[in-house]
Amino acid sequence: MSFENMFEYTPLQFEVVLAVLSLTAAVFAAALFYYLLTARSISPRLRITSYLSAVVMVSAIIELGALAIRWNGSFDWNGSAFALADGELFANGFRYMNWSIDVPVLLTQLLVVGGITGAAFRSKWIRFIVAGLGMIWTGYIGQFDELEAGASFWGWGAVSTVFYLWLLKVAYDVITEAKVNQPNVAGALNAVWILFLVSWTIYPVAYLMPVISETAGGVVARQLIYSFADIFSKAVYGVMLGYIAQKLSADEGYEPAIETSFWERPISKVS
Ligand code: RET
Repeated sequence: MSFENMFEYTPLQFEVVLAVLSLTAAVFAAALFYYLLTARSISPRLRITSYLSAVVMVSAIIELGALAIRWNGSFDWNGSAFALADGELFANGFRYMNWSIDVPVLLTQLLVVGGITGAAFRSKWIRFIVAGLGMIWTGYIGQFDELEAGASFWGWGAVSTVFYLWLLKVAYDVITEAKVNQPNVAGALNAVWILFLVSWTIYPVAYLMPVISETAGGVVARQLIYSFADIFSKAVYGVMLGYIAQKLSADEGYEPAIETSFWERPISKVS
């Protein structure tokens, strides 16, 4: 059982969680439009990154929407606080299932925008999928024990962390190779690495939240932490990869990319 079900919440705490869950779904809906509307300014070779971002958004909107509805339905006002409603349970398990879709897609995008091709693409892709799904599913098993925080919680958490460290190593190698192949976007690739490292590493902190603060405030903090991580690891990441893809497209001479590079000074025509 998730530790969310252990507490009673003040109206403020209840509202903040609901607001943050729906805000996150709304951010994803807005980002979905952005990716689809800007896709045509990216060359056909790289455009799949916009469509993959859109796929992540659709799955995350459904997940966050379902989670917001579930939060709303799980607790009832009992006259003094929001308490667990009869026969209801809140669970974060939805999130893990959603990651099973989003994590492989986000990692595939990194290979595309990193310019990794051929046999290297295949071998890195397989590593990413095995490490990513291994990390999520072992973590999923561990989180069922978060109330006890016993051997299963720590053991599976540790196994998951090993998969995560492997995943980080592959991601670092991909970005290093991408910078060598595409030096004109090296700065932006560095920024993607920092964003990746910080936003992904927030998830294990959320996993540990029942141990860090076993209180109603801890529950609210965990949902805030998840939402922050979600917005940066999915939506902001997608915007950054789109930016890199457009810059690469412009450098390749793709006209729609050059025409829409509003952040570059226009080349003045010499008469
Ligand atoms: C778990 C279990 C505890 C140990 C570790 C974890 C890592 C989770 C990560 C999740 C990333 C999710 C993303 C989702 C985007 O949709 C599973 C919490 C290390 C890194 C990026």
